[in-house]
Amino acid sequence: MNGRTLCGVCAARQARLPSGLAFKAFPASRLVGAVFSAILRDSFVTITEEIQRRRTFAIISHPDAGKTTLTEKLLLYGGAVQLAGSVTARKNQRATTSDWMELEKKRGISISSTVLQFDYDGYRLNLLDTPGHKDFSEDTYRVLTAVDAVVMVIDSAKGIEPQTRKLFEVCRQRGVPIFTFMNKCDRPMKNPLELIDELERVLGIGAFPVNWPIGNGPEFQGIYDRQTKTMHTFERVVGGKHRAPVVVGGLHDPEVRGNLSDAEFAKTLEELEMLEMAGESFDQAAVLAGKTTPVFFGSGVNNFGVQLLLDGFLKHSPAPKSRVMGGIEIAPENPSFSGFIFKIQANMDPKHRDRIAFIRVCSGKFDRDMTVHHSRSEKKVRLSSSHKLFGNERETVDEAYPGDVIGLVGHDSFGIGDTLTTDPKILYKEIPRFTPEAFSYLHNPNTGKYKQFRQGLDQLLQEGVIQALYLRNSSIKTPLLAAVGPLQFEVVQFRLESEYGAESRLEPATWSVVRWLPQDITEDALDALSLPTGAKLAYDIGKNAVILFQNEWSANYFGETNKNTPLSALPVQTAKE
Ligand SMILES: Nc1nc2c(ncn2[C@@H]2O[C@H](COP(=O)(O)OP(=O)(O)OP(=O)(O)O)[C@@H](O)[C@H]2O)c(=O)[nH]1
Ligand SMILES: [Mg+2]
Repeated sequence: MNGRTLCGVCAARQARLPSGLAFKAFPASRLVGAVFSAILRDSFVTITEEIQRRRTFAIISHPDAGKTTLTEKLLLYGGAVQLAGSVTARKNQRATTSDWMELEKKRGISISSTVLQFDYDGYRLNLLDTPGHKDFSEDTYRVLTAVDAVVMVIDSAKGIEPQTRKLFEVCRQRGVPIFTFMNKCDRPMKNPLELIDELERVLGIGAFPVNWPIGNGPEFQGIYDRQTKTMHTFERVVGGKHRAPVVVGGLHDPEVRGNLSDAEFAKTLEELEMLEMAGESFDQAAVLAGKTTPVFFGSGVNNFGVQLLLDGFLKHSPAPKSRVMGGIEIAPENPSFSGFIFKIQANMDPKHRDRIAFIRVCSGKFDRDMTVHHSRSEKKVRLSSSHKLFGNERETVDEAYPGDVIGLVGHDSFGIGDTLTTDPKILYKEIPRFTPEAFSYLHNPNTGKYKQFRQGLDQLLQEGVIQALYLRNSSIKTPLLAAVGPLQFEVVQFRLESEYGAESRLEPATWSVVRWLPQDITEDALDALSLPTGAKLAYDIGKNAVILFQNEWSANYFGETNKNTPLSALPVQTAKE
């Protein structure tokens, strides 16, 4: 290769050659060579085109801002569902596609992220609805590793709430482009100029209003699109199941002005003038760099502004791009297939009690039945059961391209964070870990159902719903669960009962802090440690030693008096990555 970089086609050719052979040495006749390169060029063109039409994004925010509602409306406007369901579905009403889990329907909150793949306007969208509650943030943060952009939903009456701020920080660190949807404009909202100012002041990001609300609260009736200079006035439809009828026209068009009072109209004009006077223009490069967020207004529940958001997002959001791992750049066009598992979910379909590993394809092409290298086991595995996902529905998929999220069934050895690839040199280390802050024993009150209890718990642990710790030198056989937040315990108990028919009883443990010990610490060194009152040694699922402390003070005290035994809030290996 003479140290030169190969173009995509040549790289593809090179990669297909038996190892050790350079491209130039391929002993083909000219004709065969020409045909061969035409085929490769076509497949390279295909993969490039397929990558360019992928949009993989998550919807994020503080709880209750309206992510699931907006997701459902994006599906409605994207033509993926005919009738939008509701998060607060009552009898005779459809529930939303993304909150499909029993407990989600019961509680009206999202507990687990959901993948929805659908086609719209020539694009293939991989949309991920995430839970807002902080107890489930581990799931949300994992999703953020798998997407190329996010839509940040803000409740316009409340502005930026704490969980949105945290999620925003993660996106900023990862350089993920952020699109903002100011939702719930049908309720008395903050002044839109104030909301824009808040984005810039609180989050420190540039904000460019792509459109603007017309009217506020009960008077809210439309959106002005600053890019096309058109006004869109909507009609409310009961339950928001169908698309909202809309009239589009110029700002001064009386037909479009609808029922807007003169005062409200004058206020809108004034605000628009102020925006124009600010003189900012849309800066695509700043959006892609995550430095500016395009802002859209609307009301998910009433379908106002959803189409404008969908079209605006698709126009300005990025296709999958290269990922850098250990200093090596892996382009999506790289001929080697690669991807990583960011989520595992069991029992999505009551008819098939199985377990799906969600993989984000990062490079190359996925073909059903292909054989890949599995990073954890360092073995070759054949991927025969692959699915495209739509909430809890699935359909066999034969091929997939970078950006796609697909579900793989039938591989019990797959775990969160694993890389699957045809090039074993590629290894993704994307998955963040969280420090548990809540600890409880989980008892099995019904010994006759021990098998169900154990099997269910093992599956949920493998899914990463919760972590488990094992006390050192202890006769207690009851599992000690460790969670980021207590709602995770509730999910475990509910799912054990509904999916495995196993009852359980929770007993809070006295610890509130866990710290990891150095990975190479010996058993003798563990014996020699002098622990503060109430502290206890344990192991995590990867057999790393930890200390459970009763409180932060006790952990700090141990740290100060044992400088030779450094503690870390996460397993050392992960903390370094
Ligand atoms: N008035 C009004 N209510 C809305 C709107 N969008 C959503 N809601 C309501 O807000 C509540 C929360 O909506 P969800 O879509 O479940 O919110 P979420 O962000 O997915 O919540 P989590 O996933 O639990 O964090 C529901 O009662 C919705 O009906 C809107 O545009 N206007
Ligand atoms: Mg939700």
